[in-house]
Amino acid sequence: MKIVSVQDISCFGQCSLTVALPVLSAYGIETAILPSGILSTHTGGFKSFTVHDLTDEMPKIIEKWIEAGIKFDAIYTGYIGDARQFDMVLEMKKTLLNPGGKLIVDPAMADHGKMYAALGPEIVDGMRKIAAAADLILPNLTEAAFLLGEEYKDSYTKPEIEEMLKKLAAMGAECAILTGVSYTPDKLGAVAYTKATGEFTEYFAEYQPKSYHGTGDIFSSVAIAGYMNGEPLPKVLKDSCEFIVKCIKKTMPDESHWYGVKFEEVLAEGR
Ligand code: PXL
Repeated sequence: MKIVSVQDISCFGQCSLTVALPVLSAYGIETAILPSGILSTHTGGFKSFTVHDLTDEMPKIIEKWIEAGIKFDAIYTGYIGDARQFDMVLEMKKTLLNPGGKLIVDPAMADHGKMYAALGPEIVDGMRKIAAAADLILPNLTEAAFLLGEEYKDSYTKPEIEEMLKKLAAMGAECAILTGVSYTPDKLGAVAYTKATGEFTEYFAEYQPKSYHGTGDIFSSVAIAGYMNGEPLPKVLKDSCEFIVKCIKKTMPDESHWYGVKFEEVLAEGR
């Protein structure tokens, strides 16, 4: 099993490629990376940050992979900071996937009702384009609202969530997994919709009073590992939600660790 992940390297901050690579590896998946840019840190909460865009380098790397006959079982995209990269992802789907290979899109661009600091509306348009070509998408509630061109709300009812999932899947993907869903104050989790069967799958874990950057990326990495390893959806959702709960519990006692979660300790304990 080989996956290539397209997202940024935030050199410090425990998100995007610095979590996708170790998590997928720990689940036994060979993981290649196509960095979309290099940042000093993630863009959520540090006073300032540097960005070195890699848009010009990406087609050169892709071309060498094509020359070498390298193929993948899945392309997993996350944070993308430059809109020119979306067409490259669509091209990669044609040139770099094995037969039956999957395009998996985590439209990592927003949270808590807001776009991430460095991203503009052209990123929403681009995420819509690759989400339409994807087999599986994993938005959080804010990203889902933005993909659908809807206003983000602080709370959603079960019928609203299910309607949202149907609309997300209607954009193109066979399966949509919506994260950050909560129907009662003590539970937070994820709900999936499978288009072929019309089935909803949900899992809710114990609500944690703190939220951290990078947990969406870790959730997606664990879920994608399970999905690609052929696990049934109820197990995929349970494993990824419970993984995040463990990460948050490890991190909360350390007030100085505000920028991400201590996922390494959870991996080291054998998940
Ligand atoms: O975790 C998502 C993410 C990825 N990459 C960068 C980010 C963020 C969230 O803020 O800033 C650069």
